[in-house]
Amino acid sequence: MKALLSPKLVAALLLGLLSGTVLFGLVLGPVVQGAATPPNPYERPYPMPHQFWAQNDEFYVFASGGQQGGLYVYGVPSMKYLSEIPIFVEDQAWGWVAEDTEIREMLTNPWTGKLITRGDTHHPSASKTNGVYDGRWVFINDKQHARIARVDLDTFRTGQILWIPNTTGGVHGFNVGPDTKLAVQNFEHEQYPEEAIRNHLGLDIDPIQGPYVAGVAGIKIADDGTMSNAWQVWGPWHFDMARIGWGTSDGWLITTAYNTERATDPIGMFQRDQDYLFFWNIASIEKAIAEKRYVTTQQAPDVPVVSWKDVEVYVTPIPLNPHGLDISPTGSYILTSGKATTLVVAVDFGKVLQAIQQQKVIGEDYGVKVLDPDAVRAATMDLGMGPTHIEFDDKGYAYVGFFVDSDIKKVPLGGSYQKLHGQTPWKVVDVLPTHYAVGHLVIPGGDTAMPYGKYIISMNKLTKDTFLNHGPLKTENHELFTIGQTPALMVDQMALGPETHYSQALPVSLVKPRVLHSYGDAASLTSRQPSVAYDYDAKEVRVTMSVVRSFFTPGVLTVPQGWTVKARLISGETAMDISHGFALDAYNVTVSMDPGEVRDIEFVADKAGVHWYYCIWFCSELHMEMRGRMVVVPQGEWTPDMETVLPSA
Ligand code: CUK
Ligand code: CUA
Ligand code: CA
Repeated sequence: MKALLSPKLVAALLLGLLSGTVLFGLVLGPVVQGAATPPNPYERPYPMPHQFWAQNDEFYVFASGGQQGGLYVYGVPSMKYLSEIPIFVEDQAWGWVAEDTEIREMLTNPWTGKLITRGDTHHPSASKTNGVYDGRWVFINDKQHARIARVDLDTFRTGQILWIPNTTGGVHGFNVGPDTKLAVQNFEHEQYPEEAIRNHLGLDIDPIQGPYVAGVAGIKIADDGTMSNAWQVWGPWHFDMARIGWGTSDGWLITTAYNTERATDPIGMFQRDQDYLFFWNIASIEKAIAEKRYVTTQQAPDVPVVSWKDVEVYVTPIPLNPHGLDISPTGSYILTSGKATTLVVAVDFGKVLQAIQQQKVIGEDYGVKVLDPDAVRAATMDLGMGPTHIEFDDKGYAYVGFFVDSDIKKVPLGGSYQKLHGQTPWKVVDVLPTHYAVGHLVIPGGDTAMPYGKYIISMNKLTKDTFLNHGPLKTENHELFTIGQTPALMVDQMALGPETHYSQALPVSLVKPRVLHSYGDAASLTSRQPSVAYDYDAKEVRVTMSVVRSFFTPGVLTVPQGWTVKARLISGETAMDISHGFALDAYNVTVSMDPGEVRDIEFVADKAGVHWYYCIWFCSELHMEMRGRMVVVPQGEWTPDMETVLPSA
């Protein structure tokens, strides 16, 4: 642990405590900014007026949850937690449970039929138009089960989950292209694929000893956001990060590999002192498919699998075991960090194109041309211990996170960016101390053609003693800096549950106008009348239940024991913020309906007796009374005259 608090920040903290003033608003600004004391935008009124943050927050942050399996949402600059978006993991608090048949289908592996309710989200990637966020969707990968989800920003809920074939999982790098037509995700974990792929690659693969193979999956995104598996490219290597280029790098897929050794153990993965940055020409992948140079598998007969030998791909050496892979706003510089080194490399994509044209090649690996690093690099920077990820602002600077140094270093970019900042490129101009180890960083728009700048958030690992102790499992830490000036100021921090990898920060002005208060209008909801039907052949009770303050209709439901209950729950609410639930005594059923929402659920009524269903949200002063009975009549005691009869309207 090196940089905990800068001396200035310590001074500011002490002053703030002694004078009892609002810490960041009144004290920190003047101390750091010098004699002039401009009004500080981070000064917070007290007491807080209603809607202060609703009116003042500028960005929504969508932070991956890692093993939480979905996304966290909070506001910036308030750093106020807003919500969670469950995706790959069930979460009844947010109404995301597999008793809901639609959710169950999304969470079910289409090839095995197994319900999978675990996941590990890493890299959210927002939809873009012309390389700039458009506020429609956030896509994200599940590293564990090779799935991609689309989150719809009108509901802040998952709208689609696409399963990736031919893999056991371990998909890590994920990125949506500049026009939301193509997304890519790569296999970090080495694979032993179906025979068709093994034969097509022609590499020796031993199922126990390895070395194994891997690649990249291309996902097509339709205009309405529907994702489908488009292609896969397989080869000897397995990849860490993946990005789709734009601007100077338009049409190229860029990946890193830290295990170019193709080892199966950690020591083996460190044998080379250089690993590779890969450049794939996307058009060459499409060409190989058009020319029928591909195979398909039994599992996925519609998904062409292309060999690396049949596409245009190049590599260039980069410092060992890279992690960060980020593209500057014009698409010209590719920055990558050797996480087990002190080195950060800036590759100039214009020079890459030149080197390809002029064949500035220093060798071949598995038939792939190795571009001369001296010919393609703009800079090799020795910046500090354990560089991780990189983001870009609107003023021509890159920000590099350091896991070991526990800080962020601000570096001016070269080339056309120099006219923005007027500084000597590739030299550190500011160091932002963080509390513990930096993983990813996020600047609003910092991974697009148009960064909004203004803020950077450091998503720290190992936050140790930052917060009140709460046991051996410590929460994570997000820290907010303003970067409109040098030095940057840390203005706030927050604890957030495990475990963010990357985030996307989208302007409120882009997202908020889309966000719904209700799923449906009153007219369409009241047209759906409650009903109960008994199917003695299928042994099914089919119910349409209306759910509105403060009644379930039907309020009593009789079911023969052992029958399946298929219920459509319709919230008749259109008022803002009135959600209801349906939880059933002694059954593993808890669903939630937001205003106007329709939920289909299905379960077997195998336990006889009187089981109350009740609402789980405190929805009105009659919330406790908002309940009804499911009477499960023991087998052999049921007679048809026990059927539920709805009162006529
Ligand atoms: S990875 Cu976790 S901090 Cu999955 Cu982008 Cu680097
Ligand atoms: Cu509805 Cu409580
Ligand atoms: Ca390596």
